[in-house]
Amino acid sequence: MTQQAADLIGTESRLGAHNYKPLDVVLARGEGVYVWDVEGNRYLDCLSAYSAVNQGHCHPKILEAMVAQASKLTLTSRAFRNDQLAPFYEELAALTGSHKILPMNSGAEAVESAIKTVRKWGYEVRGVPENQAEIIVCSDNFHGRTISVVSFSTDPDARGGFGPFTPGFRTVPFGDAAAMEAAITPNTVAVLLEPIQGEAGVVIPPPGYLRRVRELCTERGIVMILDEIQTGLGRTGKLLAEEHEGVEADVTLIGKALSGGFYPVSAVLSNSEVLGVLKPGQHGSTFGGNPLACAVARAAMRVLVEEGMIDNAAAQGAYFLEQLAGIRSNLVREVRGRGLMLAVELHPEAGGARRYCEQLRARGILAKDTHDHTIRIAPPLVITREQVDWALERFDAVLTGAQA
Ligand code: IF1
Repeated sequence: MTQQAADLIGTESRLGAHNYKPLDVVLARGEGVYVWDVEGNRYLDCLSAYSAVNQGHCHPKILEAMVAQASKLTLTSRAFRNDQLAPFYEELAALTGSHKILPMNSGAEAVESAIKTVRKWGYEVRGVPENQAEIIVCSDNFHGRTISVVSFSTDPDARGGFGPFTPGFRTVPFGDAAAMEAAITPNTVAVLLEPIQGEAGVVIPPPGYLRRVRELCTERGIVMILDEIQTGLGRTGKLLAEEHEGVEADVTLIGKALSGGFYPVSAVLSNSEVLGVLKPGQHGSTFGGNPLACAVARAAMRVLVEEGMIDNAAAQGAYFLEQLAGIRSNLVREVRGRGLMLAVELHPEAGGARRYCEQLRARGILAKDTHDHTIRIAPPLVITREQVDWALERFDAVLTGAQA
């Protein structure tokens, strides 16, 4: 490591809160699927900032839209109107088929906003007694870091020491529709889940699960909220992961790649009835719906579709998965994924995924371990077949213990 990198890491450690333990690679530049560290080493990015840079790093068209808008108008607040919000709504509604949109910034804010909205909907439309609304969530979920969101986390690291917690949530095992059905009470207003659990290690529910959840919600008059903040916008080879089961959620949460990684932009998408309960003054955000965010998101959505990134994710993802599954290694317990949301789960005896991520880094690939034994693989959706092959050679070498 050069002195420059060591100094930067030292300063981070001295001044920054230690709420992360990143790989010691200090990145300075990105383009497409690649990032470069301060020493000029190139890496294939297999994390994509947790799927926020689906469109590839520094996509030129998103950059152009951002610079153009930044030189005109960046922020008005919602006290006044801006000329980017309406076209952002129109284009997002056309893309996703939603009828109402609430623009926010981070993913966690979108989740919080949905929770507030469905509670209010429960009281006003469903007649649930005041302060009794319940929302069903799944074990091993990841929906963000705010107090209310960690209140229903089952991860001790995410919740430990942060109480007192927000009441009103019931947890059922992910993938178990019967358990969800059993947890429904007259006060249940919504279920909230990820179509594929990301942080839990790319956990794909059994076939038919989302369809059954959809049926239950319809039968019992409950709002189905899908958190597509990580799975959405092409990551799994469809615009939204719900499409794999042919279902439509009542409320869909998107974020991350909505801006292609340029800027925090998230949104709550719904039918008219649910978001319709919000009246002036009842919810908001200084930055939500600002013109810079809207202009960036418009460009990010446009390139995702116009440049065929969603279909590419499906094609390259299927190939990547098939080839990964063909690697003969005693270390590997399971390979799974959908589209370009992939994971290699190692046997516990392999000694943890982190060391393999370090070895991949030495070979020019940045990937992130999750839950000790799983390597998550999620490159930008612009990855080519040749780049997948290049990555596969390195995964093969690391997983079969070849010497670098
Ligand atoms: C961190 C994980 C990914 C999310 C879903 C909401 C949010 C996220 C499904 C909140 C955020 C991130 C945040 C990041 C780690 C990361 C993550 F490992 F924790 F699970 F992506 F895989 N819903 N996920 O995945 O969005 O408020 O962060 O914009 O460092 O906390 P946010």
